[in-house]
Amino acid sequence: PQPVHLSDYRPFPFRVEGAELTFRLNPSATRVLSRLHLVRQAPGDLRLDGERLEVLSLSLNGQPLSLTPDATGLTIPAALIPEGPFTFEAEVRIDPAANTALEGLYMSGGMYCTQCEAEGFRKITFYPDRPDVMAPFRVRIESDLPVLLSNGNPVAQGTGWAEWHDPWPKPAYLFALVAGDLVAHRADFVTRSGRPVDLAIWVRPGDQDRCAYAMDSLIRSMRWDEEVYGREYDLDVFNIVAVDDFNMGAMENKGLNIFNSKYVLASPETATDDDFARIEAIIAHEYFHNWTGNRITCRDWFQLCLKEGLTVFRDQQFSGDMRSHAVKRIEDVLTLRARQFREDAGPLAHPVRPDSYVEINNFYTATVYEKGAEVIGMLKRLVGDEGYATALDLYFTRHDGEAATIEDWLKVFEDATGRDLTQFARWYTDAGTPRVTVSDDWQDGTYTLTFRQETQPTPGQPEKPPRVIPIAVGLLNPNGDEIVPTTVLEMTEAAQSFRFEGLAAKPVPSILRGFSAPVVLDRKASPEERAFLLAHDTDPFNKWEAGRALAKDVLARMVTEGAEPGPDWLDALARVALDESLDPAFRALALRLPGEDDMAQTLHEAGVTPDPQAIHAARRRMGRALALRLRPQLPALFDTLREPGPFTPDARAAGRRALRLAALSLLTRLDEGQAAASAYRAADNMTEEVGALACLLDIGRGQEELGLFQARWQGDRNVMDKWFALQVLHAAPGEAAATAERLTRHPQFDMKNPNRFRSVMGALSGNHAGFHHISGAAYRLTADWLIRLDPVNPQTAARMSTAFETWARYDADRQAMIRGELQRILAAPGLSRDLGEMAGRMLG
Ligand code: B3K
Ligand code: ZN
Repeated sequence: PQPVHLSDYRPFPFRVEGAELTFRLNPSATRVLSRLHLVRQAPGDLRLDGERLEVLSLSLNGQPLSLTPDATGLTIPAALIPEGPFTFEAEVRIDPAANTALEGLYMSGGMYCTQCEAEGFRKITFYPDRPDVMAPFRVRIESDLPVLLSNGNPVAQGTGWAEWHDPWPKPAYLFALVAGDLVAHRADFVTRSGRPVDLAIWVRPGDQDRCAYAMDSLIRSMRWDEEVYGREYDLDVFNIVAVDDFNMGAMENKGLNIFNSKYVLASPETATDDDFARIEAIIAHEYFHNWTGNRITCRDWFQLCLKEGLTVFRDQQFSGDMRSHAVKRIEDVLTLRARQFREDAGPLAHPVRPDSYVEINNFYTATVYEKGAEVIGMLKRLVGDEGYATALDLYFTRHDGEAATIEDWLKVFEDATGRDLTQFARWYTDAGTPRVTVSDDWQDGTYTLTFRQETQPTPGQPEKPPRVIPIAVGLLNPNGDEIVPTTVLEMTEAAQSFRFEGLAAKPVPSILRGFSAPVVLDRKASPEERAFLLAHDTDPFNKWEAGRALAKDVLARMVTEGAEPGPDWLDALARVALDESLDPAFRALALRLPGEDDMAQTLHEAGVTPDPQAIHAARRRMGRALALRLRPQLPALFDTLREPGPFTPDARAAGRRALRLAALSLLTRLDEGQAAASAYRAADNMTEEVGALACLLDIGRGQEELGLFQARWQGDRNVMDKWFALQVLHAAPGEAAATAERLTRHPQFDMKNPNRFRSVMGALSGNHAGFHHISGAAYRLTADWLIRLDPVNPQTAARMSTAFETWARYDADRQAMIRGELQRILAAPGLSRDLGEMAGRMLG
């Protein structure tokens, strides 16, 4: 397959003035009639995308067309096309029941649903399936099913049919249709200018009592977008549908969001605190797309970060406002490092705005999303809150109704603030994570910080010119008072110094506060300095970061020198853990040990080949040392944080549970699981049920509890996913592959369901020491299943293949094994474009 290049972009030579679609639904033979009203804009043939469509009829202005489509679409020669407006009609037959790829129109648990982003609409009918072609849609659905939904507003309905009209011109990727036996959880909303909106969350009968949190999150999102961004909703209805079989989290189709059911359904008994937080964030994310994505969309798929980076940034702001900014920032940085830094350091590294792809679905990545959001955070830091607000207002007025580019976005900021963003644009075009090293100097009351930035080459980009990096810095004096509050230093050169004058004593610097740029900060600080910042930094992110850096230094020495954790780290951490003036959620985060994958990356960057078993063993010793240090306080910590009264999913209560479970996890290392076993039995919510079970599995116990869990939850797909995942995630390194393999033979394992597949295979790669066990068993099993899944669901297979992206970190034996598996995948007959591109890029 040929790559698509950004530089090849050409506008579409026709305008679609309206699209009228009629669906006659049938599981294996759905008929789709489309009538497109078109006008020529420039010379050329009319090329329509279309894949796997059985053509029943084609016509132009009512005259039958005898044309045969090729494998990817249909060309109507320019000579056949009249001068003025004209109408193209097609009737095609498609087979939703056979659609296991879950792209286009497919069936899930007896209902019809669609997923069109990025290029699924071409599997429904012939159309210019590209985001810069925007048109109003009219849709008629014919089916015996009771609930028939599409985008926009309902127009009319009768027995066996319904009609919808979406007045807002939209690209085909935002098209959606749902038909099923569904029930609604409803609410009303009135926008600030007085438009009443009927809100509904559609689920399978029996699930309607698990929608309250999602609905509440939706209402808060709608209000927040009005208050913070001045954005109002623009239709009479807003529908959300939950489906069990879905390739990703959710989809922002205009007026009809479709969600993976795991990000909608929640009750205290079935959802953990993390689930609640994710539901809130994803509901908000999809809702916010209504303006950043739908009203203003992308000119082409290279501009994906235009909507995704911005919408992630917005959902992060929202979650921070709803919960705690400090805790949210730490969690976001943990995710960024775990997913995006890892991606940026390996063979799949690509710019936030890539310039070529083979399969666009492979570019819905941590780089486009999470780094895309960081880039917006930096812009905001550079232009200030007011500049940001002015620029966003201009963006919405200037580009509403358009398909825009990153150049348009940056121009808005330049026009609104007068700033030249030429250098800043490198954040969009250059891949790789800059490493910033710091040195300091103290002389006669002047403190100097000197920074150097360097970015390693990434695939196709050998040279990395310096970027503009906003480095937020504060200075503390030796007694812990802040003498210079947070100041943003703008680094633009490869090496640059910044001076602070007139200081009485040599200060302690707090650098990259709030994680002001997505860089690796390399500062060789003493353990005393780190402990000092952990105790005194006024910036909550850097306070946490100091503890994390200290822990990583300790863990690195444990792995490489066989050292044991000394009292500095233990005492410093114990002080934070027991400091009741701090937010329990923050204390729980401080107690979380560095992850094994993160440690492997850090060692690799320091020139040490990581040994996954050694990291695993050292991390366990580290946990035990911490448990021993806190032993006297652990039982009280566990007991006193118990929430009185009924469960509430708010951040305060969740933070208390997080700290309580952190204490339980430490306790488990000392009492052979006694406390965890009784906590499991006493649990009245899923957070504690899963938390206690994980503690037991970590020490090789929990078999009885797994049985109880299964007996209680077997009828619940989303909860059973946890049962599958926990066993694999917490298996001992030598048993992880065998555990996963055994679970793939479980009667409830179903590779056609992406959640279930991920709960086993995703969990296997999430168990770092298990995945990289020297037997190679996990590598083999993963490759076997990717090869098996690929013909069924290439998108999910390709996504899961990123388990292998870190091969270059490891020793020669592991490298050879992983490369061997990637070669085996590449040689699989009939390999998809999706998985083929991924395996090829990983092999380099
Ligand atoms: N825009 C969708 C993702 C579509 C993925 C297509 N492979 C969800 C989101 O980012 O909100
Ligand atoms: Zn999105």
